[in-house]
Amino acid sequence: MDTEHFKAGFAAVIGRPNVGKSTLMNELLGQKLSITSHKPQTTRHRIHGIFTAPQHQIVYVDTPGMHLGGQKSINRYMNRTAKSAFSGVDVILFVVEAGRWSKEDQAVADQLRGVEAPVVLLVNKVDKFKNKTDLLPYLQSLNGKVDFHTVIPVSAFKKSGLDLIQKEVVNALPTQPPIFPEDYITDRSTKFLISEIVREKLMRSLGDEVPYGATVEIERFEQDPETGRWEINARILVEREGQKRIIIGDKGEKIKQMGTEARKDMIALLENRVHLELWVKVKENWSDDDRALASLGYTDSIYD
Ligand SMILES: Nc1nc2c(ncn2[C@@H]2O[C@H](COP(=O)(O)OP(=O)(O)OP(=O)(O)O)[C@@H](O)[C@H]2O)c(=O)[nH]1
Ligand SMILES: [Mg+2]
Repeated sequence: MDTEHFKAGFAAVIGRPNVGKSTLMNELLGQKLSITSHKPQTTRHRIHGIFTAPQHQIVYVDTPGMHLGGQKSINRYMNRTAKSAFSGVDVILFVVEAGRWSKEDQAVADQLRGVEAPVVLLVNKVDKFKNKTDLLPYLQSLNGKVDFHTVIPVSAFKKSGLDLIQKEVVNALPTQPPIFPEDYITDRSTKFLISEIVREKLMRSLGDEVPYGATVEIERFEQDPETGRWEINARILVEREGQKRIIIGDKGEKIKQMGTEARKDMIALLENRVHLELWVKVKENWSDDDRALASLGYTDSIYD
């Protein structure tokens, strides 16, 4: 490692829900760390994705999508979490979706005014435009809207523009030794990643009503010292009896399918055999109860 010229620092990934922040971070890391889905408000917690190269260490900070409306405790928690990533970072990656500019994008842009770190605007999902020249009027229109340092059209799906992002980020990093040990990939615990895998399957496989009222608690996370097999019990908390029925599905089909998919991802993460049990429990109003939120890990401190 080149200790004298080593660069290290933080790059916050921010933007409204569903623009592809988590997908982009995973692609930049070359590893799936943050959960993704086609539904807005998938990411609920800040998560660091750490990329260490011989000359630099980039700590990407994935954040919940900043949104308007939704006045519950959990909405406030998510917006606060995203906003907290504006400070103490070396560069801000503001992600928007090619061809779209909503009130929520504008609200993020407004909040960014006056921040210290340089803002790199990432126009994601350019794969949706077959003809790149069709994108020009949109790119031009962004000039008046955001005070940015550079704009980079990218596609997480096509892995295009990733090198440019990396270059811009590294340029913005201070010369200093690595912040995290070289082999670290995240600041989050494996148990947290496990609970997120279950939540991803919920977000991906259910209709619109349930996911926002559901969260996941890991009750058991132990490895059998002899066989190496992981014993995992996860409890899905919902707010209403009807939601529980939907998650379980006809003859338990739905929850079984989610368990199969979650288990596959857990095996990839833990590189060992996994025995997974999923439960569903009704806990009314958890998403609008500050104390319940805190006890479920929705706290501003991540080391819980
Ligand atoms: N066409 C296209 N779709 C993309 C691209 N990147 C992400 N998506 C899709 O956009 C949707 C949202 O992706 P996420 O990565 O979960 O978005 P996010 O910004 O993290 O969303 P929140 O966590 O809810 O704030 C998913 O369906 C992705 O598959 C891309 O480059 N092109
Ligand atoms: Mg996300």
